Amino acid sequence: MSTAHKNLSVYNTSGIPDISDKRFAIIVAEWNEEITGGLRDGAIATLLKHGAKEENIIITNVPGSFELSFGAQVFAQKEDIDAVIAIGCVIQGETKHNDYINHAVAQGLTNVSLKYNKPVIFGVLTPNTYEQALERSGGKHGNKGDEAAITAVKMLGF
Ligand code: RBF
Repeated sequence: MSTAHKNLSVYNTSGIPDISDKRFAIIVAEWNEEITGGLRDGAIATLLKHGAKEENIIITNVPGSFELSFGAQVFAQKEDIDAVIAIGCVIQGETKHNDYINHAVAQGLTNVSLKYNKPVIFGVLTPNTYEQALERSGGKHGNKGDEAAITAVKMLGF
């Protein structure tokens, strides 16, 4: 299925491990906060749906997506955190910075994940328009927050 038509909230439910004792950190960028709030809420709902306990989900904000890597590192290094979900939205039409930010965050999160040997999930929307962001944060294309959360869950069973 092409990305343009994928519903981000529809996923394969095989291979989902028991996460009832797992602890998650969700780092949320404040830029485009109407969008990132929807992504965050989707991620929380998906974790709870699959058995995570509310007290085991820690939510923290950072100013923008560029700061997600540092935020992720602060939590990934904690022994009692099992997985980190980084949430942001960089709208391409609005800034030439988008390429720099997206590449930096993708690389930064990858580095943190490999350094601490824990799932660190790229829950960053990179749409061309605000409309597309709305469609993917709880709109007609589902919610990338759901997709990020189920990715974290599945990687814990890896
Ligand atoms: N952060 C985001 O999360 N999404 C954006 O779309 C976004 N656009 C930006 C555009 C410009 C021109 C600048 C300067 C920053 C932008 N940021 C954005 C913020 C960035 O991630 C970071 O917080 C700041 O650059 C830190 O000063």
